[in-house]
Amino acid sequence: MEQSRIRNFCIIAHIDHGKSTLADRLLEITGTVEARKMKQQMLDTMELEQERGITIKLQPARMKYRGADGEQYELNLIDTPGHVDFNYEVSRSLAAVEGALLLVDATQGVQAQTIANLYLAIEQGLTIVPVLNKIDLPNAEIERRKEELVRLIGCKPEEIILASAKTGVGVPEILARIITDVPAPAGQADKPFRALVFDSKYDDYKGVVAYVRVFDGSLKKNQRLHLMASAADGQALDLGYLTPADVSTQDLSAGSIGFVVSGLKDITSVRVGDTITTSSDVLRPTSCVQPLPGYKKVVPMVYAGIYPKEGNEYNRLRDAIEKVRLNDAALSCEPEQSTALGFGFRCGLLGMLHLEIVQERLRREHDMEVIVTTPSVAYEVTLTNGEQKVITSPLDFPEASRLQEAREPWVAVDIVCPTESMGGVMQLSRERRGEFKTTDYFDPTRAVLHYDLPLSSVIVDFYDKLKSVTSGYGSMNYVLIESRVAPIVRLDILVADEKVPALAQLVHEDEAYRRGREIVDTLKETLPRQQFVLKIQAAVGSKVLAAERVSAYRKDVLAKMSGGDYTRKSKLLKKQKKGKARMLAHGKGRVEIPADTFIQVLRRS
Ligand SMILES: Nc1nc2c(ncn2[C@@H]2O[C@H](COP(=O)(O)OP(=O)(O)O)[C@@H](O)[C@H]2O)c(=O)[nH]1
Ligand SMILES: [Mg+2]
Repeated sequence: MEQSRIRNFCIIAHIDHGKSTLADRLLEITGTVEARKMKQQMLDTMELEQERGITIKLQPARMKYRGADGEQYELNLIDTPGHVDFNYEVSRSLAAVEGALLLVDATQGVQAQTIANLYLAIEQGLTIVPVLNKIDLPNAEIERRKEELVRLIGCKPEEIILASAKTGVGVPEILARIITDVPAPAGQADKPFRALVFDSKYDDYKGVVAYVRVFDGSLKKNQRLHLMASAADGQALDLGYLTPADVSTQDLSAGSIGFVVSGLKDITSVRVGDTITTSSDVLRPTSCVQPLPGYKKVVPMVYAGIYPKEGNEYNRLRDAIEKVRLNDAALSCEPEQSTALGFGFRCGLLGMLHLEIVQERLRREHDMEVIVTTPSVAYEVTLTNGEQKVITSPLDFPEASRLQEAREPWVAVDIVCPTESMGGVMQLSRERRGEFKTTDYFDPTRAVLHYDLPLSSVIVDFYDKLKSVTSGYGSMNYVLIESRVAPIVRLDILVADEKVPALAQLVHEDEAYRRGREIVDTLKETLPRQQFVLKIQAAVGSKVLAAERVSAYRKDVLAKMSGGDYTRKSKLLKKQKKGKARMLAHGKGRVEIPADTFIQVLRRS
């Protein structure tokens, strides 16, 4: 396709504002997917996405469309996730396109991710096409939401397209505006081939498949490839585009978005952000091919240990994690060893939902059952001997006597909420050690509150609490800003007098008591009863902050007795007691903690 008739764009919005549904309509109206093959949220290709109704991965699709000028156009669309944990998918998509459809749900209005994603798109210099979606709903407030958008983007009210991704109203106008407003890609067709890898996946048969945006030149099937950062060499065994089904073509040329089957089996050789060139271009001694800018390195928000449930499955876990990682560029992992859990990985993630999804993908896609340790943010510590360290695992936290100073990460948080729930939001933020900054008003009924908060206060259940204090109307976004000195201690959890390493966590001194209490209570409710009384404790050093006992379940040894012979009864009970004591003495009283329990504790339910 001639470059002047290519348009590349992505759809960005807050979660649930209708991105994937709009993508469905675009695929339908352009005849890309046959009507009988059409299903809902077509581009949520992962089973997990369909089941949960959320988009986790970016997903490209190519459409053909005849414009009002009678010309045939190639439209490359990338659907993106809306949840803050999958923001890296959004920023990578934005670097591959020239325009963004900014979708706002007309019943909900501008939300935290609308603002966050809009700013990402503006930073990339993209053309923004504003769309007010869900206008078919009776509670859509069109005029009011238009004003919000005008204030946010600085566009004219008549530039906002009114649409319904459900009924298809306004969708032809969206296509027309993509053609007129979004600029054609600017790459140079006659230069050496350069393509940005914005995503990749591992296929058992084909090896590594890279999803690319071609900036310059073109690539033909079977040509030799070179990856500039990893210095790996491969061959374009197949190439083409997605509809979202794979369609093979003979070449990929400047401006296009598509896939390249790299011929590489080593999954570390094709990293997101790398530049693909052709070997003949780049390996010439006089070559001056420069790599594309690529991507900023992701900074994980939380770290958690992931261990195989069966100790001898470390190798299988390593393979599984590597494969998930190839398709999840925000996941980082390093091998880790724990005396209690054996060999596993310390993984860096963007949040709790991300952690949950990784765990679920390991289970579904690789049949791998894992134990996940309590997530922790990264603390910087200075030891008394002057040594500096970054601690991501509670088990590595230094003893109090060796610790000079600990610093914890802080984030700037934007919270969008109705003005009537501002009081609740402020109280919640205060309880979580937040520092109030400023407030901006959309109108007299809705505002954005800006806070600085410790990251550890935000990642676990802040969002759930925010939803409850705002009756579901609040939304938030956050970015890392700095580290601040804090009195951090390690909270140990003991079950039957034994520390449970997977439940240890680092907390602010002031929060140790409350957190300890919560965990002990959760454990009391969720741990299965044993044949002996179970002691549960939360402690910092040797100081016990909270303790509970779970009473034993008693096998009813007296069940078969009908009469009331007291001596016989007490004899049986004594025998039972002795049996339990023996069991404990032989260490059989060690309590196995079910995986569900770990999850319950993590969720702070
Ligand atoms: N009534 C109505 N519902 C919509 C419209 N667009 C999306 N939805 C619904 O809103 C929900 C979220 O849509 P989805 O496309 O998954 O949102 P995403 O998270 O932005 O991808 C789904 O239940 C859709 O059926 C619309 O225009 N009108
Ligand atoms: Mg979606």
